[in-house]
Amino acid sequence: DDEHHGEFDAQSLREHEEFTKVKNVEQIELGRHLMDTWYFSPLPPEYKDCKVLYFAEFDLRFFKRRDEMLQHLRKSRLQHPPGDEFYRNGNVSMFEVDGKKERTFCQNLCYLAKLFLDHKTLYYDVDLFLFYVLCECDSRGAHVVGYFSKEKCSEEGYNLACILTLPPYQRKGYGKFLISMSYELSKIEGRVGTPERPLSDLGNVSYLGYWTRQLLDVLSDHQGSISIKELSERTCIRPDDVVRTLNELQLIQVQKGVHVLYAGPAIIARHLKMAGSAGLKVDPSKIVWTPYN
Ligand code: 1VU
Repeated sequence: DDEHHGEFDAQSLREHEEFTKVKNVEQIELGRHLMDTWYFSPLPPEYKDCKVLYFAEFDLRFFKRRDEMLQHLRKSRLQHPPGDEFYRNGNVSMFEVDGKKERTFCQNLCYLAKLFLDHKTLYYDVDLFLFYVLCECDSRGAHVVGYFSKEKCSEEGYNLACILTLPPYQRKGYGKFLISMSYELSKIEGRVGTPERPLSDLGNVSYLGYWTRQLLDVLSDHQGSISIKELSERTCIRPDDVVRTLNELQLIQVQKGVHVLYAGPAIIARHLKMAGSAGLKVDPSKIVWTPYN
């Protein structure tokens, strides 16, 4: 059986290499940022093997030459991504973009995202997805910071398919903001959710950080006993993710096949002190959104 397993791993490794070996674009320019890329992206052949790919802000069309991109920008006069702005707080906005209505924008976003995502399961059939695009706004427009995608109807109960913060904006709390927004949308839908697997290392750190803080916040406000189910209902975090997080925090034990939570106020307070940053906060009162149907 071990041998079989070894064989499988070798095969998936080959597939993985097939998809990731040739990084075809070295850098991209988007707005005022020049970014080094991380991975291969299956761009149309004519764009492969160019040193810098120039993305037009707002509609994300891409060009091999900077002057072409600038000419396009001048003509298009856009100041924000397509779709509906469903959140605004200070200089932060979020837009919901329907993959079917804005196919080109969403495909371009996927091409761009793949340059920083090591997944081979990034879907280019964008029709089935909604894209939630996070922007920082100034007088020149709404500049893309990151996004997450979400299946319009997920049989598996996923509330997020892919998440990305563009490198110049990473480690500022935007990733946690996007994760938090995905759960706020689940709360409006009235059902628990979970991200699609696999998670990247950075995705894993960010999710574990988000789940930890959410659960500790509920626990620190709560008196008396609380069940996994109730923790899940309050946060919309799926029960197995709740169990996994509490396990990582060593707050849970299995006794006679039942999960038992051990967490006095002092222990919770200590964990809260050690927990990572809360990230940029979502203000749920500023979300204007109805579920897809
Ligand atoms: O909770 P803490 O405060 O302790 O941790 C923060 C932050 O410190 C940590 N973190 C890092 N740790 C080590 N090395 C790093 N380079 C690093 N970057 C971040 O992660 C916690 C969250 O930080 P954040 O809220 O500032 O999040 P970011 O805006 O940096 O965004 C996190 C993601 C995962 C979105 C970002 O790293 C990214 O876009 N990575 C590339 C794409 C990717 O891997 N996406 C997830 C793939 S899995 C998937 O899509 C299926 C759901």
